[in-house]
Amino acid sequence: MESFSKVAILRPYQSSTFYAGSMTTRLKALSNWVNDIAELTKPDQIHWCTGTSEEYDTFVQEMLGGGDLLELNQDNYPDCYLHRSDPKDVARVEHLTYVCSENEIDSGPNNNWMPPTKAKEMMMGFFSGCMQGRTMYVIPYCMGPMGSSYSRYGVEITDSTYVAANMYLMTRMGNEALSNIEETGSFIKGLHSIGELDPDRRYIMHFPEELSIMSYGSGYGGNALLGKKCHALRIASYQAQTEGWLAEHMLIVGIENPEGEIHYLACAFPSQCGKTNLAMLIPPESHKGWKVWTLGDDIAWMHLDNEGQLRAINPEAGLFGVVPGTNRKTNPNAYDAISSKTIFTNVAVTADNEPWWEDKETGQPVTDWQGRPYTSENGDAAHPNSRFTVSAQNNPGYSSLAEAAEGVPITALVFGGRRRGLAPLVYQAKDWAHGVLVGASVASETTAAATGEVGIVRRDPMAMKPFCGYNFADYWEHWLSFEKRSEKLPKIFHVNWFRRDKNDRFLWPGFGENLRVLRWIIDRCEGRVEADSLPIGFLPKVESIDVSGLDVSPDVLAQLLAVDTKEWHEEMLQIGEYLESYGDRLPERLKTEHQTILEALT
Ligand code: SAT
Ligand code: MN
Repeated sequence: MESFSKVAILRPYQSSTFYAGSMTTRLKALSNWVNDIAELTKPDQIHWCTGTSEEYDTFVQEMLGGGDLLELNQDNYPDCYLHRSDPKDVARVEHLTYVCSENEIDSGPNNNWMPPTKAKEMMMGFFSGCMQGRTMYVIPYCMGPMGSSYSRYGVEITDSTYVAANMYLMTRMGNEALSNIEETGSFIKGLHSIGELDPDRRYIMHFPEELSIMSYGSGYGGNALLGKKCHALRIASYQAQTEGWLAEHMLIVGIENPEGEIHYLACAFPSQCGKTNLAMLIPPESHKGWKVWTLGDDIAWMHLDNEGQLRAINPEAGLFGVVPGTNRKTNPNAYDAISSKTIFTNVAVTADNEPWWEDKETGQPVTDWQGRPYTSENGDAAHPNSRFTVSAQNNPGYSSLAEAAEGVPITALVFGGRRRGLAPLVYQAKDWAHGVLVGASVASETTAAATGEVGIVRRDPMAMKPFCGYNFADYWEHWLSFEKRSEKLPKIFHVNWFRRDKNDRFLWPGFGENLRVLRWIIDRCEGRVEADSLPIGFLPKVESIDVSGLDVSPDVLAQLLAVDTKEWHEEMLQIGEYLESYGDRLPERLKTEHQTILEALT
């Protein structure tokens, strides 16, 4: 087989005839697609990303030259840079995000829908000539450990150097991914342009049946780094349904006890409920000998192995985390990880040219996230959804198994939400089908990670509301189908770190202390601890949660674990109404589960 050079190729784009004569891939489907897109978007030049660190350095230099990146204090923050986005482009745009299945019903009431032909026509109009004067980057990438049978490939075409640099940190991109794509011939097509960054010409379109994505008009993470939410969740969830696995909005964490026993948990919380903090948890002083290993902080792909064990990989290779609130106490590993080789987006800057954000607990901002002089009347210095992008390798707690092709065995699945009332600190679903209902019933108060109002309780099943690439009713059916496929499925739990007292104060200290709750979860899975059986699930006995050394009285713990039957009855009625909105497609099994619990609460 003829081999082609895979070095970065920068050359003037002239015409498709010129381009076709000098392809950089032997895979026809890929070269044809790249050609067609170049024809359409008319870039000045095309750059095939190789994924080397030298290449990353050239991206950085180019952005520094063009003002897209600002150098931060290199003595204290080596290789750290600041990107300021357009002030109107700082979060995901769920109202402009569509799942364009052939049939509307397949995308479900949980998604915006447009007929694929109409969506493509509109997008082609936007993309037409949009890369003139720009470089078109072709980014072959692998989601998951390179070469793992659980991994999947994609190619993103973008005109944003910021996106190319972020993809380098967030995915396994470049030559090796390209070789594997050429080998297997299969990849997800992601086309992206920042366009004019005009909110009126901004759409994030998914075509699950064609395994393709088109995103226009935004440079923000979840809208633009197509490997992340677009591929690894929306398209992958659809793919997973057809192939019998799960693509979930879950962190993956390993908990090691002093005896060296490690359990892996996968946990789904809506954005900004502390997923990154939990994934990077540091055991509190009181827990000598315990260790916590991070495998992933956002996305888990899970497959049943031949023995019926659910195994998880993290498709990502980096962290794209919320910066504000990160400090030595709340998340020391993240704080450490982002002190070098990090791209900050929309943070403030100190007089010493160091990055600054709310609750950093050191330094003072002089310039806000928009580059304006900062005074305390200005409100937030760093944007509440300001982000860090950093390689997962920078995290001192990164698990060596995060690179393992076979992934890690999952002991428990944990759902959670941000609820000031109602939901106890922790409870366990009675069985798998009940667990699916618990997941489907997740609700949370909204935060700044998506544009829109903050603080409203909304249903966010499995924390997948913005990310499920098909009809939720079919998705629940898919989840339920696992019941028959294995006898060794993980146990399912629900947690709420955010319950408050009547003075609106948090009842639970959270952060590292959450380990105490994870211990109860693991003990339940190992059959080491008794629980109380209530209609909503198994609740810990007050004495089973270790609060030694904590300022949590038995009375407070009782409040944390309290289940108000009347409130729960009301909640179950609302959940019922929500589920009914999925109409005929709603699985009977889920209806029965719901009915059983509702009756038990009456
Ligand atoms: O969607 S992003 O990846 O940009 C961040 C998030 O909301 O989880
Ligand atoms: Mn997320």
